[in-house]
Amino acid sequence: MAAAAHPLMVGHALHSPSTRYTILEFIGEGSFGKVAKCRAHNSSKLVAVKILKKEYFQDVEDELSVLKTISSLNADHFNLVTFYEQFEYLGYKCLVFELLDVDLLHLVRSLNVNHIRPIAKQLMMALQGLKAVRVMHTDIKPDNIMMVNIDESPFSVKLIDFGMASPISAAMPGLRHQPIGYRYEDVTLNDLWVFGTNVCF
Ligand code: PIT
Repeated sequence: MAAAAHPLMVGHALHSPSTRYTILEFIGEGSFGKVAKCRAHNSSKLVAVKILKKEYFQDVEDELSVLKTISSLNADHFNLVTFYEQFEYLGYKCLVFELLDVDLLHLVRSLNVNHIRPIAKQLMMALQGLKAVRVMHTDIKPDNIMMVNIDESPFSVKLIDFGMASPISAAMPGLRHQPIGYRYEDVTLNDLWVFGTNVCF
């Protein structure tokens, strides 16, 4: 089988036109594929590479168009994950991002009420940035909010995963706009879909 000829394994390298990324460990997995912690050969920088399966290639084009749109923003200022590059390698689509630390879902038990304000403020910045470029994330949840570096800057967070994001112009009543566990009751009940509250806050 062709797929078996190039397994994604720790120690293997993913080749982009500009460099190669050695897989150090797998740090995430989803229906789309995997996220690997990698070392970039040209800079020795650690990065996170999202490796997508072929079936998701159409979705990835939508995600890439959003990533391109938001790349006009200063990612650090707006608390958005920095996107470095994308490439195709042996039939996999690879998206390279800055390496972040741990997601809020894993930290939720150790956070206390004093942490809410600084985290909320940074998420407001993220929403302000997205609003400026007319993009809605539509999948904001603790899993998609990551600490930048818990030891160096304890409450610095960034928003990740634009896999569900789309231009605000594509928003339509009836589309799925929020992760189910965090969905407003009025959205669930198919009540009035209020632009500017449910979608953009
Ligand atoms: C991790 C660790 C990490 C970064 C990421 C995930 C980034 C994920 C991501 C996924 C996307 C996207 C932006 C960022 O559009 O350091 O587990 O689909």
